[in-house]
Amino acid sequence: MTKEEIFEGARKAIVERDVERAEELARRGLAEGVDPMELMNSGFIPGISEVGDLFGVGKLFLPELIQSAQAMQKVTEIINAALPNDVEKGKGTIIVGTVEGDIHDIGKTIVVSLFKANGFDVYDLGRDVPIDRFIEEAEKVKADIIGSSALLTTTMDVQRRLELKLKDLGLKGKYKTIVGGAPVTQRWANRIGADAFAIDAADGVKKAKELLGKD
Ligand code: B1M
Repeated sequence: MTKEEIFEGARKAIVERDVERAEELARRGLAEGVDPMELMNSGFIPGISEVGDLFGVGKLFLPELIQSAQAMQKVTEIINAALPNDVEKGKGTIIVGTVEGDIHDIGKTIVVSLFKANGFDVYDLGRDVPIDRFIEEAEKVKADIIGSSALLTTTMDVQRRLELKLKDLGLKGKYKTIVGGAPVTQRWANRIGADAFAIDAADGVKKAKELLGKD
């Protein structure tokens, strides 16, 4: 199979909610030497984005969306496991979570894995994480960066409130913040006073290194 055939098969498997085929293509792509992040970005993510668009226009319903998401979660596990895990640590400490009210965590999990693969010490707080928990954990583990993910236009506001809370507590300078998630933009980051916006996992790593002067 060519790389393009693998990408096209991956996209199709997610759209068709074919968990077995998706897993098979993830393993096959990796076995054939395709870069894990390229496999994700060019194969599986276009599939789940298409599903999201179909759901958005009412051509597909929640049970189908859930099945595609399950296939996506399986391939995310396979692809994340293929990222290097024997890298030298010490690039910095980051806590990452999906904000309160939001259970989307596929993208956040990819971001966590890529941070780890690039030498960061990462604390994954999971999803539906209240603002206070981000701050408590950051204090506890002496984090350098607080990273938040929001996938709903309604939950993006939690990122704004996190910035406000950090300011109120006099902690704004102590931690750098990175915001991400499909509806999040650089404009939003500027508006709420976040230190950086990342469009995807690789950009997240780049921005974290820049914030900590490690590039
Ligand atoms: Co939901 N959902 N969903 N969903 N879902 C969206 C977000 C939606 C756009 C679909 C649509 O209508 N077109 C829509 C939101 C609309 C809006 O806000 N205006 C939506 C909705 C409405 C909902 C529900 C309300 C549906 C319902 O119940 N009626 C519900 C919400 C539940 C809740 O959270 N309270 C819901 C539920 C679900 C599922 C559970 C079925 C499932 C999630 C499963 C899971 O995550 N465990 C799901 C899915 C899969 C999606 C879509 C289709 C795909 C999301 C995804 O995984 N993308 C999504 C449509 C879309 O986004 N186009 C949709 C792949 C992932 C790799 O990308 O998460 O963007 P992403 O992460 C990227 C970047 O954004 C970035 O890097 C990642 C890797 O490249 N990034 C960061 C993300 N976080 C970052 C943090 C960083 C740096 C970069 O630093 C800290």
